Amino acid sequence: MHRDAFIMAGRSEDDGDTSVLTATKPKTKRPPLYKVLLLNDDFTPMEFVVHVLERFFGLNHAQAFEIMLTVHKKGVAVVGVFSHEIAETKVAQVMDFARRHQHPLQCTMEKEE
Ligand code: TYC
Repeated sequence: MHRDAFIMAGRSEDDGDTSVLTATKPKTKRPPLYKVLLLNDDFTPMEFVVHVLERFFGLNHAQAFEIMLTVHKKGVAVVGVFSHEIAETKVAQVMDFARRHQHPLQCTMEKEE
């Protein structure tokens, strides 16, 4: 990691040196990651949510069922963490699939930290 940036300004003992040295960190920032969240509602069938989690998030049945239950009980859960573009695609896929099946299931994304 390149977290070492420092600035040195001249003239420590007044020797007349007015030089200024700077070292800047190479800015290779990793792109931010985004949490994809699934929200609870009172109408979407549990089996539909499990299917969504298997289909769009590559979870096996047990993992999908567990996350669905977490959302059902707590109201929301993170179902995955992705780049901005992948997260946007997942959200769009889930929202479109839910709409086509006339379920009010909501999926959103949120920047990590
Ligand atoms: N609460 C829904 C029910 O009782 C199930 C459900 C779980 C809905 C997760 C949405 O993201 C969800 N049928």
